[in-house]
Amino acid sequence: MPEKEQHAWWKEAVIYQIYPRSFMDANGDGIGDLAGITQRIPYLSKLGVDVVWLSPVYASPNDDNGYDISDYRAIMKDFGTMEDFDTLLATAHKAGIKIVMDLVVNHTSDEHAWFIESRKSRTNPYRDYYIWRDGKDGKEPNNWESCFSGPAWQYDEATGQYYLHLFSKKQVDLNWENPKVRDEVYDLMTFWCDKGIDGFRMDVISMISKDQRFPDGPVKPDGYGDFSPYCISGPRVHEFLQEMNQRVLSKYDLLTVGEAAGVTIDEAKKYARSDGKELGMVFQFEHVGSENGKGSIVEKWTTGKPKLQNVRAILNKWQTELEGCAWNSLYWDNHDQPRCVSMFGNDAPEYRVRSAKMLATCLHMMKGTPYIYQGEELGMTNTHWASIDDCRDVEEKNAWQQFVIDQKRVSPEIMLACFDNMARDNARTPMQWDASKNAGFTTGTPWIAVNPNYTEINAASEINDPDSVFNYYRKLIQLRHEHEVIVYGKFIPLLEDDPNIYAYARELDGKKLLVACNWTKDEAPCTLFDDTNGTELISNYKEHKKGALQPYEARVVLL
Ligand code: TEU
Ligand code: CA
Repeated sequence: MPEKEQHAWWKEAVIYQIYPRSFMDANGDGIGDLAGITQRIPYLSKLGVDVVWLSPVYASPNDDNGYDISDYRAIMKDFGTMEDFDTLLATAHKAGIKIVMDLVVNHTSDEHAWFIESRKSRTNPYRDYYIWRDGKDGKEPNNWESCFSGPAWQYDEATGQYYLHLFSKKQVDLNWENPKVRDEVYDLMTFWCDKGIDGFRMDVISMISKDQRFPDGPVKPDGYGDFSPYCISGPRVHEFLQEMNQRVLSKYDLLTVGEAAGVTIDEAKKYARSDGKELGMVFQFEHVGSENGKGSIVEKWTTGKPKLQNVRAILNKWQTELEGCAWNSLYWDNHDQPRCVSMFGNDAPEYRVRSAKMLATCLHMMKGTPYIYQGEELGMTNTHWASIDDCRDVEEKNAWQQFVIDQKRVSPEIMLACFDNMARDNARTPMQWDASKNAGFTTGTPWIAVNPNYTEINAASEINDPDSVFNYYRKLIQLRHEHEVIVYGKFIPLLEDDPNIYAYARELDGKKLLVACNWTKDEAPCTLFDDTNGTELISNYKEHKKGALQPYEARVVLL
């Protein structure tokens, strides 16, 4: 018997992720900003979320929209000033909403002062802040491919060596082996904690420790090597996080979540140890990546959709295996993922609302801390990419250059179809506030085009509609706040082989919750509820049928 789950505020919270560039533009320059977020705090209060996770707001040249930081103690000019930040923090706190910051310390921008120094000479005091190596036979030090296409090493003329960048060449990997780098990171974290923030979401924290032998990786179809065996959950990652915990995290009461692409369950149990020595929880990627790479068109790019069987097997495994020993984070969407109603649900007009609510139910009744990504609560959808010129994301631009232009492995039409399906920019189109020009996001020209469906799908129309996706999310959040079984109940998978239905139960102190979701657009046989007479907590249908779930029907019953 696992011991009783330890209670914590961040286990009971619902998180709302804001991608500031696309949330709300207060000054009409077409770019979302901090003042815009402050204006919308009442909206978040209405929704009922407990915490906001802000994607990076630090100074950045925006090669990767803030995930390339040039000064950790300054605010990005596009987003405002430190004063604007302080106002946002105070306004949020006053409304009872906590603020979690994005911590991007696997890499810095190449425009960070440390790197400007580091590249000057081989003897510069900042040289070892980054990872410099000699080339091999006139080529890169090894065969690793960056996450954003092309080699993970960039030659630098000034000193005749290569530096490592697992992401774009303007995102230079820090050398965590260097204790000075770690001191700097702990200092800047302390700076933000002392300001009164409530936690950190740690960007690619699973990649900070690299195998110092820097061996070639297994060769991929495009000829480059895979760095993952040598950089994901590398040799010293847990040592580093325990040190960070002792030096900073343990001194405050924080929510911490590590972004951990490629993390296994065994590793996750170490990162998110229930003894609190490392992090509170991790983001795993298996359930959002079940289709990537499999029968795909080129590298991760595919026009395929995930299958219930795969998604369910993955999520059930995480639910049951972390039981009692680590805490899950629950998400469908974030700024790196396509819109969940388009990917996992059905964004055709006749099914969009139902399937968005079904997906929300399916996730929010699970065990773990749920994350809602801006616009998800409106059932916002993917958009259509008619041309590469409309895209803004460095990943899309680099993939286009490599696969369409340089290697000619895929036609422009097919690449764009892949973008329609899974480009990160789908999540980054402006938040749809109302039916006015530019969806009420800006009075200027938006930095990325608004999804044309904003006239139909927007917050203003949903807030007052009791049957909207927004009000459904609102209710799910309320239920989590009201019923302990939703937070701490044990997860029990049901109907694991059913071709259409995702079902499970949750149990706590004699209370039992029954959850079933039809993942298809057809009626599906289901007798789960036929002989029960519990209380229905939520459903996306008013009437039910005996022996079946209707298209995309979701039901939650408390027994
Ligand atoms: O993402 C890292 C990550 O592993 C992926 O989600 C990655 O973006 C995706 O596989 C690319 O297809 C984090 C941030 O969330 C992302 O926005 C940044 O671009 C990246 O790190 C680099 O900082
Ligand atoms: Ca602005």
